[in-house]
Amino acid sequence: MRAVPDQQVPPEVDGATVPATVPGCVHTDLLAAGLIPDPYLDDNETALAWIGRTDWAYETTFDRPAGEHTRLDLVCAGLDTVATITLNGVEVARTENMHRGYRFDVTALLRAEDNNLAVRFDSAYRYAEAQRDRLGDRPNAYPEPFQFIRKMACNFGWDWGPTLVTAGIWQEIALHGWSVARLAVVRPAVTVDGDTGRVQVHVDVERAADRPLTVRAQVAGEHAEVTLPARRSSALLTLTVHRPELWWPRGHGAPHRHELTVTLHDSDGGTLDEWHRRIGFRSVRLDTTPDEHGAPFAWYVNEVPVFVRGVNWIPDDVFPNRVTRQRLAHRFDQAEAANINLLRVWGGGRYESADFYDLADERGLLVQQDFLFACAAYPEEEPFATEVAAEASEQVIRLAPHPSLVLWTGNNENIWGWHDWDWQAPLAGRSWGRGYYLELLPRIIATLDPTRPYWPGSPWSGREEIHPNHPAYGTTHIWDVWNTDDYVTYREYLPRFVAEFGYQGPPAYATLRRALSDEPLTHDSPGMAHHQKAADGDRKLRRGLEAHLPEPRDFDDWHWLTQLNQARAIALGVEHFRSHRGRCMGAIVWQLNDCWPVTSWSAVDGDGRRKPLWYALRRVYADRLLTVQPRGSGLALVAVNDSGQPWRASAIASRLTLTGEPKAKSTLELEVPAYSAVTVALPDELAQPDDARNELLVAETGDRTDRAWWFFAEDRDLTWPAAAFDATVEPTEGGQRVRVTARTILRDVTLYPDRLDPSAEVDAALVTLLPGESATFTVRADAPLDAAALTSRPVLRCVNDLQGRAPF
Ligand code: BMA
Repeated sequence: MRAVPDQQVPPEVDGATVPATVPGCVHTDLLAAGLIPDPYLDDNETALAWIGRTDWAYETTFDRPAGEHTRLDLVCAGLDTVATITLNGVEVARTENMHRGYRFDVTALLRAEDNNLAVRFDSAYRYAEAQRDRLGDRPNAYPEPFQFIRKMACNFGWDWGPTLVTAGIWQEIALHGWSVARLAVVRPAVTVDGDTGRVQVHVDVERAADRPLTVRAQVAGEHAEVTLPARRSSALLTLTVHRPELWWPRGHGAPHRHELTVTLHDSDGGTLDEWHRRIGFRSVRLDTTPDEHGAPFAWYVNEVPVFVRGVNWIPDDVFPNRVTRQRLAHRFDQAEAANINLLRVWGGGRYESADFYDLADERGLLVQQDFLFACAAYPEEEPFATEVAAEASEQVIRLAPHPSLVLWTGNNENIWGWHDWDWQAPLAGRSWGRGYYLELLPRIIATLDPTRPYWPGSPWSGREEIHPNHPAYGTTHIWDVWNTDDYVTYREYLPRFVAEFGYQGPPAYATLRRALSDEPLTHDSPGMAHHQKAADGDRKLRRGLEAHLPEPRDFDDWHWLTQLNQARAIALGVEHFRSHRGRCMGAIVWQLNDCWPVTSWSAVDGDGRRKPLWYALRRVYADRLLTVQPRGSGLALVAVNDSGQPWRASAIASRLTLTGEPKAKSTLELEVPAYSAVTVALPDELAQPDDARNELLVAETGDRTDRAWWFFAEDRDLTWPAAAFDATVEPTEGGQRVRVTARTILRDVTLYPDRLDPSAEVDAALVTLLPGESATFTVRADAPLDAAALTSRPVLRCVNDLQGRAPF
């Protein structure tokens, strides 16, 4: 790989031939060759902007593969992005879409030895800017031309991502030899009706010979066979399975899968090609029937109502080749352990990988895949109309076999943007994508994937006459909280389904320390500022603290309190939305993951470390949730039961002073049917404090459910006792057990062992203890950590260690 000659590149790159890793991209190759610094550290990103403005050339030589084949195809699963492919000096093709795969018949071009394959990538910037100039500019969320090229949009930078515009052979490239015929498309449509599972397998073959062929399909012990006469190239096979073991989303049953095999046979019976996927039998129904409140957005999987406890997913790394199956599996472990049941693959990234979908299928995680349009007005002129149609058809066919995929969405925020973000005047009638979202894509889904729902946008109300972000209709995004309002404003919404709501917090300390050389490290030191991409992000973080917490005195306090506030904000939103289960049927938090070390809305940071938000999600996304909610002028205890079993419990609710003196106590009988929430008003003696600044309410059921807490005033206004506790540290298998015994109340005890060792992790966080109670934290690290350091500031924090601190 090398920079195309005669460009402005650094001298060490000019003329250098760099070993290329395929799949990969130029950034990771240059980094591996020691020619550039790590783009994720400090502000190296800025100095590397030239890479995206440079043309790059890949080259290799190879011998013709052995074997007798009528056809030899060059198969490029993914080229990023503006590519010219040349074989033995002959131009084979030019491509301009990262989201498509290509197959070229190169039989006639190949010689026995020393074939030369060259792929040249023109600067994505130059292409996009030229399209923009030709078609007329269109509004978008960031000053980059990302909507004028079919390439991962966030590559051009986002409010959580760096601008590192890649080029390269980002997916497998190979020669495929075949004779007579091959399976070009296999498209199973799986339905479940009562006891009957049905797979309709649509097959297209590509032929190199005109003679009769046979297609066979089998699944769950059932077989089907079709003969394709000469010249015919499409077949439909139907397999009916009586009482198949169903695929269930996590929390509702096992995600059973069944191997579907399709084989193609020559007239003599010999096998020409085969195709295998593990499919799942499950039905998916989206109820959007208008009701007295507006219109719901309610999921039924196998006719069971599933409340979505989701997270938005962004590319897990700027450089997709780094996102291995193992890394995805780890991220999915984190999602599952946080009781998440759905991942929404956001439209500014990619159509997720085979590994991603296979892991989701295997674990029963539901997936919503956006088509790749985000936060911009997109041109519908050529070449984009053709590219989008081809890309969408290919991706729908590729992903349709996956049972985890339950919804296609047309775009991220583009219909909303057209309505509310002052796009219409600058557009002056130019195309903006409407035809994609409301005509082309639904047509493609109806043809190629008719068993799966399609929703034109996120957010979308269901009808063009109703504002796309109307909370009472369909899906909504709530961004006033974070941008302008305090987080308690979540309670003013009674949405049907929240597809995005988020709150920022910084990454783990060890992540910051790995990425930034700032000395001193402060909330606005140069590296911190560079790794905060949101408009006014630092000010919004601080503004968000003011109503709740004391003013941070130093970086350690700032880090603890902003992480805590992030967790509190989202927990409050989720508890509120879940408390309205029925009317509201889903919440998708923005965002699970990061693509580099950055302050963002994520629960897991760019180095894979869990922020306090992750622990909060695990609690508020549990199958059974007990929560105290304001109702009218009083308080109510709400018990939410997402499981298929009724939940019967006695809840003990107590009003106490902050020093633990009982003021009132009451037992409430809870009878919560499966898939529902029950609201029990709390008697005044519990709900009305004598001294709001010195009291709390706690409710618990004694089963595995976490406690529900209610404080009658904000932390900054409470008369906290200074935190006092005893702590012991004992070695345990693979780590250390930290036992904290409270002598006073301790609010939201959190350990930051990564302050001592970047490898260290802890199993619990945000634990509130009443005087006399104990909690155990298990810390795992590569080496034992110092006991005194583990149990003191800045590792062990609680809210009332800030006692006596002045409010803002
Ligand atoms: C929404 C998302 C993203 C963005 C996030 C935070 O708009 O769809 O585009 O990163 O908010 O601002």
